[in-house]
Parts: sequence; structure tokens; C-alpha cells
Amino acid sequence: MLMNTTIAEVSGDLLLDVRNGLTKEGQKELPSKYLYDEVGSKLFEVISGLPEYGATRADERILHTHADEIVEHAPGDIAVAELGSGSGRKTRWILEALSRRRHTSYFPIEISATALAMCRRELSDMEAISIVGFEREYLDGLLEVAARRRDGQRILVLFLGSTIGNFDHPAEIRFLREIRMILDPQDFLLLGTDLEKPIPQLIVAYDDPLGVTAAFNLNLLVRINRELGADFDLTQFRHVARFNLATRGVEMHLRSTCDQVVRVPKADLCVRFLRDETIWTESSHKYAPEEVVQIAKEAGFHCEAQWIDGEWPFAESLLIAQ
Ligand code: AVI
Repeated sequence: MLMNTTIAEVSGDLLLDVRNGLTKEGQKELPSKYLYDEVGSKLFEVISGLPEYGATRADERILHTHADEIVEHAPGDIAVAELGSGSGRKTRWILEALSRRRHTSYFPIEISATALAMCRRELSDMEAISIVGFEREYLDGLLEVAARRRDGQRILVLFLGSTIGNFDHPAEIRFLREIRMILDPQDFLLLGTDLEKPIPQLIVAYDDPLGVTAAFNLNLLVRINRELGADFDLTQFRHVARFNLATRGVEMHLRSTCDQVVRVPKADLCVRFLRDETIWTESSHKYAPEEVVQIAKEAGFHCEAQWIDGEWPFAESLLIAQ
């Protein structure tokens, strides 16, 4: 239910996305990028350490174990651009391997100033690395890095943690193509993807018994209350994780436990929820290894090598721009 708009008074993507997402016919939704305010980013760090959520540790294990081998595929002068650096902890292994060869420039690209600061702090002891962070959207930051490329230098883009899995399929290919268009032939993309595993294992990874993922999801409503003056009552919503067989991904939802109306004053919006109706807040696609090779090809990359973790199925694929 949309009320008279005074949208010019309050700007920002959040407002527009909340309006569009909560007034959508059928399934209400909110983009998952809004999960990462300051509290959300910290909760995600906690999730990464939970025994039930193995993706981050698997990603880091592969990079730790195979960093030398990975950088052997990328000889010469390499500038590293990371899309969504997070804390920077995982990247250390790749940067160390490269810096044993020569002084290396590292460009973390992050929309979160908190994450960028964390990353700078984490890697500040690395002498053979110069760090220039960009507080930008991924592709804008990557354009900046490409504009600074030296003659003969190749770019290694890191897109780790299976963040690509949070895009829906058309958006995933579109995004990889956009990366490809910014790069030159023979540049690299190291892509981390969480792989398919038994559904019960996936569900508990996204609905942990400690309730950290539930807090991460519900915090989105706290953010909307704070930033848009909404009156979501957190006791009337529950975190839900479910597996979507058609898209082969885990979905997070927030389920309304009763019929209710929520006001979002800054968006001049009243939203009616039926009992058990949900807001879809995130999808996390799980890949087959050969599927990564295929989507890479569709986006203009050749998959040069792939490393798969033995403990928690997760793949690191080294792609070369064609
Ligand atoms: C950041 N992203 C890859 C995580 C994932 O697994 O999709 C976000 C997350 N959501 C719930 N737990 C973790």
C-alpha cells in the first residue's frame, strides 16, 4: 500500500529498494546487500567462524594451501583488485605469494568503510605490498584500477567467498561479463564458489542453532527501522532458511508470525503482512564445479585451473579473460 510520496526529501537507494521490494506483487523482497551495515558486517564475521558454516574457512584453506601454485599461473607484473575485501584475512596468502616475487599493488574495493579499514589494519604489516583502497561499488572501483594499470601489467581480480552466489542467474552472468569488459585479454579472475552439498547441511549452515544467522537476517529490519523510521516489531518476524530446488540455492526469508501492518514513514509506506507471509532477503546459489567453468565461458573467460577443498566442498577457479 503506497501513500502520497515525498521521495525527494529522503534520498538513497535503500529507500527506493525498500519501496519497490515491499510493494511488489506476490513475494516481497529486500536486496541482500543491505544486510551489511556495521552490525551486519560484524555478524557476518561471526557466521564465518561458526562450525556449521564452512564456506569462509574452506575459501581461506584453499588460498592458504595453494597460493604459490595459484600465482604461478599469473607470472610477471600483477596488480591485485579485490571485490569486497571484507577483513582482508584470506587475501594475505595470495599477496604474500606475489610479494615474494616483487613489490605488489593491492586495491581492495568495498562499499563498507568499516570493512576497508579492517582490511587495511589486517594487512598493514606487509612491507612489499602497497594498499590503495576504493570505497566504491565493485565495478566503479575496478574501472579505477584498470585506469591505473602500468604498461605490461596484468590485473588479478579476486572475487572470493562465493559472493557471486548471492546474485540471481542473469545478474551473475551480467556481472561477470561486466568484469570481463573492464579487463584486458589475459587478465585473471580468481572466483570463489560454494559447491553443492546435502540439503540438511546447507540448512543448518544458514540457520545455526546459536541464532547468529537469524540475528544477521533480522538486523535488516533493525536497519530499516533506524534509517527509514519504520516500526517493524522484531518479535513478530522469524528467520527462515529454505532450499530452493529449482534454483539450487539456499534462501533466507523473514516470516511474519501474524497479520500485521508495518509503517515506513520516510518511504510514505504502509505494508500489510499476512500471517506466514515472508520477505525474501537473500539467495545463496550452490554450484557444481563444471557449472563454474560453463558460466565463466559464457562471460568470456577460460577456466585455467580449479582447486576444491576436501573438507567443505568449495571451489576456487582461476579464470583468464579471452
Ligand atoms: C556473503 N555470502 C557469500 C554469504 C553466503 O553464504 O551467501 C552470506 C551469508 N548469508 C547467510 N550466511 C552467510
